[in-house]
This record gives sequence, C-alpha cells and structure tokens, in this order.
Amino acid sequence: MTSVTNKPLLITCGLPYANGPCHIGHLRTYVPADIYVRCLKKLGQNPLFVCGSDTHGTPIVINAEQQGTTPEKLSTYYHRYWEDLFKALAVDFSHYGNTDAPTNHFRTQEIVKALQENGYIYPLVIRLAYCPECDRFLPDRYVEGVCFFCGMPARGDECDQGCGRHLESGEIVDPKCKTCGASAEYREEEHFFFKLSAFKDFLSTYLETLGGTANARNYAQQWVTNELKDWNISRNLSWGVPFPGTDLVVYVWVDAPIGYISFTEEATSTWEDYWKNESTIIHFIGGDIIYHHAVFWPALLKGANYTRPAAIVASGMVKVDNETFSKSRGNVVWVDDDYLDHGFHSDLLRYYLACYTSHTKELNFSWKVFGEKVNHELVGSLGNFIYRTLLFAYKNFGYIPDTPVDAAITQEIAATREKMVNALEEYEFKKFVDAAMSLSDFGNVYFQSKALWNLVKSDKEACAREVKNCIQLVKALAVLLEPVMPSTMKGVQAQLGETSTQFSDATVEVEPLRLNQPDLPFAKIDEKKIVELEATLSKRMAGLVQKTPANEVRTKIATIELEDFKKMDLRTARILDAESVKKSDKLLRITLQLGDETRQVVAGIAKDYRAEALIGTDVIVLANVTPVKLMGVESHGMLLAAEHEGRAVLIRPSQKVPSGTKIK
Ligand code: B3M
Ligand code: ZN
Repeated sequence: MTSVTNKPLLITCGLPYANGPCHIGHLRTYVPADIYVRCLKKLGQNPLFVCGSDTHGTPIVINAEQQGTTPEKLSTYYHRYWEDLFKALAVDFSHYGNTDAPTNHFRTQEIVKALQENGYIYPLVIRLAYCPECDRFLPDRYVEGVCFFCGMPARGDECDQGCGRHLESGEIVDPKCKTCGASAEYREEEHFFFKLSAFKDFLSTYLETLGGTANARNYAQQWVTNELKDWNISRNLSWGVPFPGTDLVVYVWVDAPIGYISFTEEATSTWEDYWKNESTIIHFIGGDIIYHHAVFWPALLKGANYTRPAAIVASGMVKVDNETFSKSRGNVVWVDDDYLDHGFHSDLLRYYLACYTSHTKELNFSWKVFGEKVNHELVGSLGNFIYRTLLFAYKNFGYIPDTPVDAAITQEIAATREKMVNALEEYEFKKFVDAAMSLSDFGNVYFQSKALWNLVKSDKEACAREVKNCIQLVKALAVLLEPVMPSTMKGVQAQLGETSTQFSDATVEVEPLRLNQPDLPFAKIDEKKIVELEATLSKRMAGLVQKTPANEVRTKIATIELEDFKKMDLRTARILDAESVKKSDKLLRITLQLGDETRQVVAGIAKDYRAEALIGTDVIVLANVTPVKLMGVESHGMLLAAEHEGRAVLIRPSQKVPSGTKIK
C-alpha cells in the first residue's frame, strides 16, 4: 500500500479485551501497525487508523464476578486503561472506541438481521453444557474439560493448550463448571448458526488475492480446503449485544470485528466509503486469531454485503526467555509495571519490537537483548552518530554550514529510503529499521574516515562541506526513523530546526541554522538495571512473585463513579449547640444550622473536642446518610473529620460561607 492510493484506506488493530493489563505480547500488533500508519502518512497517504476495546465475552463476565463487580464497570475501567496505555506508547489511533457503545450494538444487530434476511442464519436445537448446581447454561469459558479432538485440557470455545481449534458446544469432554467445579451435564437449547459452510467457494477465491503476510493466507487456505463448520453465533448470557428477537446475546466474535465498522462510523461520516464501497482495509492481528479474521470475518462481511479486508497482517507470537508466553505461569512482561513504571522511554521498546525479528516470526523477549539493543545500537551507533555530528558542528562552526550536500550522500539516503519503503510493502519492519541502521553505521564510518578533527584545522571550508554531509545524514535518519521512535526523532529534527512531514524530506537539504549545544538522544541503560529486571522476571517465572493486576484492579475499581459521588448531599453547617451524650465518653450530641433547617447529629469526637468550644464553628456534614440511633440518641447526619494519629480532626470550610452551602 506504499504507492499512493485514491481509495479510502483503513488500518485496524485486533481489539484488546477490556479485561486485563497490557503485556509485551499485545504490542506485536499495535506497535508495528502504528509504525505502518505513520509511514503511510509520510508517503502522502491519508489512512484512518481505528481500534477499540473488546468489552464482551465470557472472560470479562467471569472476571467481573470474581472481582465482585459488574462486566460494565470492569470493562469501563480497562477501556480507559488501554486508552491511556496507547497514548503512553505513542500508538496514535484516529479513533479508539469500545464494543459496548450504542453504535456497535446497532451495527451488530443490523448485520445479524441482514444475514438472517440473506438466509445465512438458521436456528438449531443443540446440547449445551449446563451446571445443575448453578442452575444455568455454561457458555464458552464457563466450562472446562478436555478437547474432543486432541485430548488436551481445554476451556470453552477454544483448545488453547492443544490443537488450537475453535470448539463448538459438545466438543468439550468431561465438562466442569468453571464457577463451582461441579460436573456439568448437557441440556438442549435453541441457538442460531451462521452458515460458514456456504462460503467455501467464495473464501477459496477470496484468499487467492488476499494481501498481507503469507502466514495469514496460508493458514486460512488450509482451513478452507479442509473443513468449514457452521458457527453458533448466539450465547446464553446477559452481557453483550442482544441477539435480535431472542433472550440470547450475539457471540463476542461477531460483535468484536464489527467494532472495526462501528469505530469507523464513530470516526467519520464517510464510513460507508470504507465499508460499503471499494476501499483498502488492512487488519493487523496476532497470529492466534487468523481463523477469525481470514475465514469467519470475510464470510460474515460477504453475507451481509460489506467490503472485505484487502490484507491481513498477522504477527508471530511472543515468548519470554524461551518459554511460551503464559500469564498464569508467570512468564509475562507487563508493559506498565515492568517497563514504563521503570522510567523507560516508549521509543526504546518500539525500536526493540520493530527490529528484533521478522514480523511473522516468534519473538523471544529477553531483558538482556533489550539492554544490548539499546546500548549497542541506539546509544552506540545511532545516538553516537547524531550526537558527535551535532556536537562537532556546534563547537567548530556554531551553525549548519551553508554548503551543498554531496550527490553521493543524497544517493545513499535515497537508496536507504527505497529499501525501507520496499520493506514496508512486505510488512518487514525489521528490514525497515535495519536499512536505517545501516545508514547510521555508514554515517559513523564516514565521520571517522574524514578525520574531521584534523580537517577543521587544515581546511575549514572542506570541513564545513563534510559537516553538512553528516548533518544531512542526521536529518535523513531522524525523518526515516520517526515512525519507529516518534518522540526522540522529532527531538533530533527540532535541533536542526526541522519538522518533516514526508519521507521525501530526507533528501531535502537541511537549511542553515544557528546551533545550540546538542542533547544526547539516547541514554545508556545501566547493566545493573537489566540484572534487576531479569531477576524480577525469573522470580515471577519460578512462581515466587505474582503479578496481581487482579488485586490492584479490585482496589481501583472500588473507586466510585462521579455519579455515585453526586449522590452524597454534602453541606456546610454551623454548630448551634453541643453537649455530651449521657453515659458515653465518646459521643457528642450536636445541633446544627443547615440552611433553614436545624438538625441533630451525634459525633464520636468527645475525646478530641470540648463541647462548648465547638459552638459557633462551621463543619461539613453528610446530610443524606441514613439516620441512626447512637446510645439511644438519633443522628441525622455525619460530620466529616480527618483521622490523624487516632484523633478526629474536623473538616471546615476555609472561609465563612452560609450554612447549608452545597459541596461539590
Ligand atoms: N479481543 C483478542 C484476541 O483474541 C480479541 C481480538 C478481537 S479482534 C476483533 O487476541
Ligand atoms: Zn484440541
């Protein structure tokens, strides 16, 4: 897609479940997709880049139950979390939505109805796991057992530890209820099936021209030639998009990809240009959801008359220290706790992820390699070339020399840019970065070979020309690598007085400018820090420490919504009278002026305040708390106090306001 297209261009990323925090594995979708979109813009394209939170499905319902909250609260919490996280990583979506939004409910129901009208949905009475203890059907992850096909432990709709198949109801042997552990039985219920089998010919032809990475196309072709089973697209759950005309909800794998459409609708009024007409839609996804995107989704779109994706870009999976990535087993690297919270810049991680290996290959995360890449490549080569060039120019000239750039240098830059653009065409982000890093190595060798520190003494004019050549290389690197490391590379450009918008700017001669003392673009990571991070990871992998996002969330979710706060009637009040409550050394009976009203409250502050001293002072009262009786005395409100070293310290307005003033 690197040649400019007039067709509307849409890039999407697989939707993160709004059910837990981000780990390194997630980023293999988002970082390369963001780099790709930034590159397209620098090639003169105008892509729309959408994503959003996947808020439905049983994992979220189960997690919410376990955390004592609702799926809505849990998914809202994580939706915001992901929005912030993407900002922190400079993953710059044009729009980030969520699948529980009304737009998505509407679009999902519209598509289900269209499929029904077109004859692609049929009802069928099926046997479903049912828990006699909990007295309910057990959709998807509510049921655990053994995969019918390969005999490995499996859960719900997916054989995640064995053959990887999508499992239909009844394909789990020995089913047990996830909630109570009881043996489940099978009972009959009417569900709705999508006729995927009717799309075999369509998919065979479609896949022949599907763009993107070969892994997506090949896997999908294999599946399409083997078997195409119809999919049950309804579920017996109360959380999700209602299935039209039933008490069921739509299966999450229907309303989640439809999010791509509804987020486009939310982003632009011209959404139909993307989804109803000829356009170029490119999905970036993880390698584990190829079936859903390259088989199920195009069939669904075809069945409802929507535009199909032109390309599917599927990443390889992530391992941690050679072990298959698994949250439950502890070999996981959390992006916030393990990375951002240590003060590392997001650009470093973006660089590491982009150039560690080919996009479709497995990525084996290790802190050691991360440290080496930062210290050797970013600090040692790129940072070194940029800094030594700018420092030399600043110290010896004080400005960017007003001399022409040698044709050989311009050619070197142009050739690099071409390699990079070609790499992009193949979704090879490693090749993309490697080409730029070769240019940085070229720069270092060039600087060295010209022995500028001697030349400046023997021939200052000749030296000025070489300095200009080096500065042009710095500019080119900053322009070409900006999509990978946006903030650092923009910083370098700013030191040259430049803000590039296009890759073509790389060969546009840098303007003369007064230079300031340059900044080091990258700082070396201390070896000790790497050792410390490795130790944390090993401990976690050995099961010695547990990441407890669940616990953290429980406390965070216990925070209240603004709406809840607004329910509290907090007011200022003036104390008209105060006296001890008989037989109590703690309680005071207090009469308050609260606007027009007088109120009696009982407060446990007798040990900290003398009754007489309170009269005439102002306090804050929670006026609508349910009345209680304390030692036989009625209390119609609660005074606010800070607890300090076991004492109550009354909260008061910082200046006089009329009694009864509302606190917001
Ligand atoms: N929410 C996450 C996953 O299975 C899932 C992706 C939906 S994309 C439409 O990777
Ligand atoms: Zn299996």
